[in-house]
Amino acid sequence: MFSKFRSTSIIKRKLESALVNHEGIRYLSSKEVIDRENKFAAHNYHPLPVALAKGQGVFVWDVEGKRYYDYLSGYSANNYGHCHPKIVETLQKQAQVLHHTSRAFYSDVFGEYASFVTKLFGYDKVMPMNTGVEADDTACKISRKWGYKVKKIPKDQAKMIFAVDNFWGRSLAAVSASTDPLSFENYGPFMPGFSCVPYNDLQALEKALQDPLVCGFMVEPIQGEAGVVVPSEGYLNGVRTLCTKYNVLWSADEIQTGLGRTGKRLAVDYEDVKPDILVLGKALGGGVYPVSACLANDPIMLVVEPGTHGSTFGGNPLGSKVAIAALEILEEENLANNAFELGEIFRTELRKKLNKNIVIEVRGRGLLNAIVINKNHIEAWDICLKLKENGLIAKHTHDNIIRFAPPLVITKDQLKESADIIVRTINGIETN
Ligand code: IF1
Repeated sequence: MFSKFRSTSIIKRKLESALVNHEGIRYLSSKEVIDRENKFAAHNYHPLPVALAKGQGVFVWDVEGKRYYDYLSGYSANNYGHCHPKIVETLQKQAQVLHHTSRAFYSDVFGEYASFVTKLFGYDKVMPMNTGVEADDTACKISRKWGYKVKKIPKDQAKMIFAVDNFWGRSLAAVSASTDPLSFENYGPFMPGFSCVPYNDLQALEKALQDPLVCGFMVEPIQGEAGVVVPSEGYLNGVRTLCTKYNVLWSADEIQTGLGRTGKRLAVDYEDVKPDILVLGKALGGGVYPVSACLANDPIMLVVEPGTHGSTFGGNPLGSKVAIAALEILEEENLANNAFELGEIFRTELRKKLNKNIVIEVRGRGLLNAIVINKNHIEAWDICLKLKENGLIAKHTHDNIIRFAPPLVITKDQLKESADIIVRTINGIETN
């Protein structure tokens, strides 16, 4: 009897010591981290059961010290990987000089950023916001105001068109545009003047744009949350042509697809077209700070007069400095090209090696990819659990699609090793 208790207490002490760091501070176990978050945080997510404590480059570690490839990149906010030295150094430095002023005053850094980002993307002006949904909402507001002041649409009758299966955030305006009940159910009444046309359907779009009350069309060049849906070649060109023809502002939501993610600086660059309003977010803040933006030329941007739009933190010096660093890294490290080349390798490997009874499609551009799972065999969630066991964390979107979006700084060797983990995990699933 005594020996049984003795061994139990030894195991307990060993476990205790394993969870105490060099300063004698006791780490929580994954279970304790998960239980605490479930107790004190809103249940608006169903996270993968992994408790992260550290990140570096393409890797993250859980509280027990297990390493994982990060194949979500913080929903594509971490395009530059975890703790990129230039981002961290910029954040630390500016935080000790001037971090927030509001735009009630001018600041040396915001102007530097505004000049940098407008020149890089070729627009006259930038409207700085913080989160993606704020920037997309701003694009809708600018489109409506332009509609009234320039297109002379009668007061309060302007219409915005979106694509079916769009996703641009969680605000009441954003969910008013959504066609996904999970996003909009029980949040009505909804924003008037919002409607949708099928994605990748130029005929349907032209029909909608013929309505003279339409002021704007906002669309993702590749639909992210919908499951990495890549439109046909020529779709973006068609959008550009039709919006010009019917005098409608085209807003491209590049919050997820922009900044190198799809293998080009912007996803619209695949067809060399230029939206009237370019919307950026996520990785614009380097994964360390919420920075988003709308870019447009003066005839559009200047419809917004002083005091008619704004944001407390929009354009703050800290976010601006980090955004400059993020854009410099994108260019200096040639990350769009890295994403293009490694994306080709990734999709080729998976299409060649994955069990086609389980994975019915591999799709994407650059390092924004997804696999479509045959639900008769297994749920995407269960594959994500198995991937986690094998050292790679990813997240499903809908119950049969897994998005794979590693940081753009991933090397070819790391990509091949992580592709092997994906192939080994999925091909190891019984399909009797
Ligand atoms: C969640 C994923 C979803 C976006 C596009 C605007 C926003 C997003 C194209 C809003 C945000 C995030 C939100 C997050 C999950 C994630 C996401 F595709 F990136 F994985 F939902 F589709 N336009 N996407 O993708 O930006 O206000 O969040 O900064 O809400 O669950 P935000």
